[in-house]
Parts: sequence; C-alpha cells; structure tokens
Amino acid sequence: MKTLGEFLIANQQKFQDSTGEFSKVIHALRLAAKVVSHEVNKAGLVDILGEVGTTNIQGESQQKLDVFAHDLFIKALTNRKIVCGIASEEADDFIQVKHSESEKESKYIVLIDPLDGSSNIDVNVSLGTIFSIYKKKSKGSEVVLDDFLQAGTEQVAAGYILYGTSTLFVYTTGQGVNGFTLNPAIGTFYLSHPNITLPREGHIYSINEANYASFPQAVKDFLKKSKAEDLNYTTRYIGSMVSDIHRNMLKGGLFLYPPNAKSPNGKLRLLYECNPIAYIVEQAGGMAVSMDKRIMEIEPTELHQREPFFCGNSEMIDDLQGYLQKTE
Ligand code: AHM
Ligand code: MG
Repeated sequence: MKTLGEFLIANQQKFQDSTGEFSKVIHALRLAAKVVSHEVNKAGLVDILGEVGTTNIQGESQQKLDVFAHDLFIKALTNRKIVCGIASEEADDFIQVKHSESEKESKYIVLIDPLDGSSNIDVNVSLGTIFSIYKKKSKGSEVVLDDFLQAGTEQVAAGYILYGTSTLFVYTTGQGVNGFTLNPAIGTFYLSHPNITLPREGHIYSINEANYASFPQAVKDFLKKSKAEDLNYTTRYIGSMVSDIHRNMLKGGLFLYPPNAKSPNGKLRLLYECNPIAYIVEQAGGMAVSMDKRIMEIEPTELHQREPFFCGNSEMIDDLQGYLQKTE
C-alpha cells in the first residue's frame, strides 16, 4: 500500500514546474497530525483535558487540547517557513510568517481549525482538524487580510484529519479525494481510501434538531418530510463535523447546520470549516451550499465569519434546495 509520502512524490512528478513547496506543507501538517493523534489518544491519562480558562475570539472557552493543537500546527508550519501566513480558529488575527532577506518567500497560506469538535474533547468522542490551502495573491512581501479572504473556489487544496477509532488524513488538490490511515505502531499514513466517492443515494441526515424551533421554515419543512416512512432515512449526529462528514461521505447522507436563534448565521466558520469541507465533498461528487448559494462562491468579508452550511449527496441537496428556494 502506498504511503502518504510516496503518494505526494508520485503526484509532484506529474507537474513539471513543481518546486516541492506544496508537498512540504502537507508534510508539516502530517507531522503535526501524528503528534495531535498521539496526544488525543492518551488524553485521559495526562492533565490535558478541560478548559484553559481563556476564551477565543468567538467567546468560546478554550480547551487545553484546542490550544495544544493550535500551537503544534502553527509551529510545524512556521518553523520550516514553508508558508507565508496562517489563520486559525484559535487566534483572533492571522499570523505573518516572517522570512529573512536571504530566504525565498513562500507562496502558500493555510487556514486551519486545529481541533474541531470542542464539546467532544472531554468525553472520548472523535475529533478533527480541518485545513485549507491558498496561494498568496497580494503583491507586497507581507501577507494581508485580503490574502485570507479568498472565495473557496480559489483553494489549492483542502483536507481534514479525523482522530477516530483510527486516525485518517483525507485531502484533495482538485483531482479527487484520497484518505490515508495512520498505522500508529510505525507512525506512517497509508493510502487506505483511494478516490473517495459519495454513494449516489443517501439515507442519513445529520443535524442538531434541538434547535428546531428557530430553524427557517424551509428547513423545518424539509425535516418534516425527511421523516416519511417510505424514505427510510435515519439520523446520525456526532457533533464533531469531521466525523459526521466522513461518515456521510462513505455511507451517503446530508449534513445540515442551519441558522437558529443562538447562531443567526449558523455556527460554522466559512473560511476554515465550510470551505475546506465543501471542496472535499464536491470533489467526492457531492454538493455544499448555504441558504441560497454555493458555499465556495461566497466572497468572504471577515476572517471568522459564519455561514449556514448544508452538504452531502447531490440528490439530497437538490431536494433541500427545492424547499429553500420555495420559502426564502
Ligand atoms: P467548534 O469549532 O467549537 O468545535 O464547533 C464546531 C462544531 C462542529 O464540529 C459540529 O458540527 C458543531 O460544532 C456542533 O455544534 P452543536 O453542538 O451546536 O450541534
Ligand atoms: Mg471548529
């Protein structure tokens, strides 16, 4: 079975002008993922569970593992100077990666949610990392906010790491989606899920239905009809988006995070949660939309902006969009 390293080399050779810079970014993410995976697996043993006592820019209390994962990914990317800027869910502002005059400027920027699924950290349930890679578009030597506010269609690559019963590294560069499982005994990721494709039909829907009372009427109508016996739907909701999405990609299904009274724009962040997942799901043959547009075509205005998020099998999204268009 091919390793992630071998897969990267094979793909790099397909591009004549490739400098290897992109592979280095994936190598750094892979390294940090292994350390986070190790830490997540022994979380109950050491004093790393629980809250740090601080809050992030979104007012959410930060967990020790959140902060640990953030520091680790940032260090892995900055120490090697393989990117010129990073934005993270756990940092208010984007981070400049300074290069000395003798060093070649990097062309890539990374947006990352270092440890997604905060509510599951303390209870031994799957967690994830989500990342998105773009090219710097501004001309000056330093990255600026606009470099991060690019539409999802401009992504060079996107991926997630799932810390589940096994640790899986899934990513796309726009030529399909491939998944690599970590063999923890030797610390190597192997190509276990080549060319992941969503099944044509889906029967799962994943949503936090406790917020039903304040969902838009269109979503309520869709949910009502999803309970029809002849559809044979089932609900599955872990509350860690990476796990919910990964399961739905393999089994077929729809993930929904609509606006509600608590989160009028939805809860999920466009730049480092919705866009990367949208790119992966589309590459696997599915669709990802907001209330009335394709997620990846939204022009971002803020680093931490939220967006209603619906993604999964194309047929299920088409069906949902029928409802959204009728009543909004
Ligand atoms: P987080 O970034 O604070 O972990 O929040 C994102 C997570 C997603 O993984 C998940 O889909 C969602 O929040 C669950 O939210 P809720 O608890 O409102 O259902
Ligand atoms: Mg998150």
